[in-house]
Amino acid sequence: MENRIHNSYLASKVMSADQAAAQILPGMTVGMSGFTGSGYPKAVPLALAAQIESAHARGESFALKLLTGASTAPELDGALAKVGGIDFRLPYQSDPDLRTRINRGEIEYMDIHLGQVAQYTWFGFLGKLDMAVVEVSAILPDGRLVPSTSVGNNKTWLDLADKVIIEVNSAQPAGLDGMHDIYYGTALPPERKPIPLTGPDDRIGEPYLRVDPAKVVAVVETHGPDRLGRFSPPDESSIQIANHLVEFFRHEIAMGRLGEQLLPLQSGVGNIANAVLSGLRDGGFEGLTAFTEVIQDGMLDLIRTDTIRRASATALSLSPEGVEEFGRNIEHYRSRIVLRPQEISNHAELVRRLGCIAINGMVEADIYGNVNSTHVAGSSIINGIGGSGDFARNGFLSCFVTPSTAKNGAISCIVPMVSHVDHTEHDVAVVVTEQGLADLRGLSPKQRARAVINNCAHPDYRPLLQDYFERALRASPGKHTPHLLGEALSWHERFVASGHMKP
Ligand code: 0RQ
Repeated sequence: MENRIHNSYLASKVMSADQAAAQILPGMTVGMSGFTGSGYPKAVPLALAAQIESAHARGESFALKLLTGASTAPELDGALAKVGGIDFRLPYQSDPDLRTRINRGEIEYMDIHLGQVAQYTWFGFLGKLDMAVVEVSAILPDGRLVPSTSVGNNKTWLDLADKVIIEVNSAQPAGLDGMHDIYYGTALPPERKPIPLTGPDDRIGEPYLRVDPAKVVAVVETHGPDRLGRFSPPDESSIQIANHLVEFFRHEIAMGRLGEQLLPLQSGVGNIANAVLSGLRDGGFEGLTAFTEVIQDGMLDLIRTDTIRRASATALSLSPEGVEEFGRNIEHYRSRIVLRPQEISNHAELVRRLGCIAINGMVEADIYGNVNSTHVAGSSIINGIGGSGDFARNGFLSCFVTPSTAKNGAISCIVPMVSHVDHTEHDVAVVVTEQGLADLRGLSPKQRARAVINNCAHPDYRPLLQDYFERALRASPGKHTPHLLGEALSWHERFVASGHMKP
């Protein structure tokens, strides 16, 4: 294992993961690193899970309030959830064990815009932060920390926690050094000043995280990769979604509303968002920029080919092949990628000022353009709103994409009324399925309904939606947003009862 700890005081704090984990006590509020499966601590959470399991076997209660950047990995969320070690969690998560326990009511989960987590903590809305557990890729002689593959909320955790545990992961590429931009100019209202970032690639801070050495109670050496899955190769439906979006962007250029280089792109998580990016490359665009939160394989590919010339994010979220490609050409990527704290990557004012084009996946949209990004049949959480709302509300254009059906056609992703609202009709400009694209800008609710039904619904469900809308219009003539209240959620009810939305 390569020595990455170049500060003698912090080197004197090196201990085993077990010894470090023993400093985390029942009931603590702990801020851990990790964002979309990258840069999470690899050893301390596993050791802690074993200690929690032993405590439970002795009949003692032991659970934490756990805060992160976004989703982590089985070694963190999964391991702690499995042993009943989490009683409260925020924000975005995607671990199957954690999700199951949240949906069983065993863990309280707060789904919150990713751009707001840091300020909520600074405001004191989440209580006192007892401990930070943060992965870094090296410690410099002056004690500053070289961040890892994600920055997330690490600056906030390190600044606010009473105590700090640092994991130094020598398997993270040494070439990450210099890729980050940590902005230390944030403040609390009314002392806030404008954030001096005017372009996605501006550097406004410093490449390293600061930590008060007196707070560091343990340093743990690790050597392990981020554990990230593979993306499904783009299927026919994602390719069609990508083609509709590319055609739409071309139309916007022709109308003079966008330039040839578009505006900074934000692309969400998931297979569809990943596939849409590949579509942009094939659409002949070049010299684009990205102001986004996560760089998945699809975006890395665009940066490799210079379709995207500069990208700002808070995390890399790459498949094993993506990690290999990143390591092979790290110098190319280092001059093109800036990783920032998520309070900056997802900052509402910056997203609005830069004019981001937001492209996010969704679970379902309703005929009026309200979007559900998070819940199945109104009740079971999938992942969380993540950063989609930071970009959807504030972006220049807010696009939501989904196949028109899910679960082999048993579910229509276009419904009379969404069963849960993450993005209201006021935050949604464009809805895209493989069937087509509905441009909702400047339309009234009834005009939107016709556009969504005609352009986005699957032909198997389109007549049912048309019938619903026409009957709603007749039942409440002249009303602004016609609905049949007793029927609006009947599609979901039917799915829950019979496994199919169709009557
Ligand atoms: O379930 O895996 O059991 O088959 O949802 O769906 O089609 O693979 O799509 O991977 O792009 O994820 C909204 C979840 C889409 C994601 C969501 C089921 C479907 C499948 C996944 P299976 P796909 P994707 C910035 C942006 C919120 C956060 C966000 C997401 C599974 O995009 O989490 O945008 N977004 N962040 O079968 C029931 C429906 C369904 C459905 C799909 N209508 N009803 N199940 N599924 N539609 C990044 C960050 O914030 C970090």
